[in-house]
Amino acid sequence: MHEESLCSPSDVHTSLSAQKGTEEYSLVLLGDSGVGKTAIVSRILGKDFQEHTRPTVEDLWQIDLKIEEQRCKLKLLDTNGEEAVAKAAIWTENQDGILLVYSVTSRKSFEVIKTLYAKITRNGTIRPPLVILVANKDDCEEGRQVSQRDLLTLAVDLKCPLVETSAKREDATGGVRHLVKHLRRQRRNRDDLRPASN
Ligand SMILES: Nc1nc2c(ncn2[C@@H]2O[C@H](COP(=O)(O)OP(=O)(O)OP(=O)(O)O)[C@@H](O)[C@H]2O)c(=O)[nH]1
Ligand SMILES: [Mg+2]
Repeated sequence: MHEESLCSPSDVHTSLSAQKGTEEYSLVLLGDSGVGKTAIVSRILGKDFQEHTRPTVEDLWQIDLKIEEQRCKLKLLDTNGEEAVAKAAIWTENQDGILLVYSVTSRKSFEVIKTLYAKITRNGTIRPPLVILVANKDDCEEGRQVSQRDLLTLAVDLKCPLVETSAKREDATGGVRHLVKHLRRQRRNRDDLRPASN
């Protein structure tokens, strides 16, 4: 079951800080236009797949999800593909995780995620966000322009996890679930390293 809402960034900030003790993660979806970022977000929000969509400007969503039997609050930033490269630094600021989305039917979109990866890792932040590569439109075998081998090679090069998905065929929560599991483990390890207070 999902709870969702569309909020302005300031609304989200207020509502999250009011709920102490809840696990919260901020994730952003970046990728070329038309790769299916909004379709993936819509599926995560529990909506049906739409064949026709409009380009996104910038949407911030908030949702409660159960991952590994534990509830968490996600902030999902859905972005615009045309501006992805120009605004990558802004959109990835203060995020816990980044989904770099491309479409298996577009070679160009695969090249765009390489450019995006280079941009977002360039500034060497102290706590870099986790990145996952998301190959969407996995249902389109006919128009495929990017092979699984290309994806695997890139994932090894960048040392990033990957997920293949289809927002048309399935719920497409794989990328988000994977990121949250890793982030959760990171946070637990960090907590374990903290000195015990008496
Ligand atoms: N076959 C197929 N079509 C998809 C899939 N995901 C999205 N689409 C279609 O691809 C088109 C673009 O999807 P969007 O979700 O709007 O793409 P976007 O990445 O959000 O694009 P921008 O907002 O412009 O950056 C729409 O016609 C969707 O129906 C998928 O997994 N399979
Ligand atoms: Mg969109």
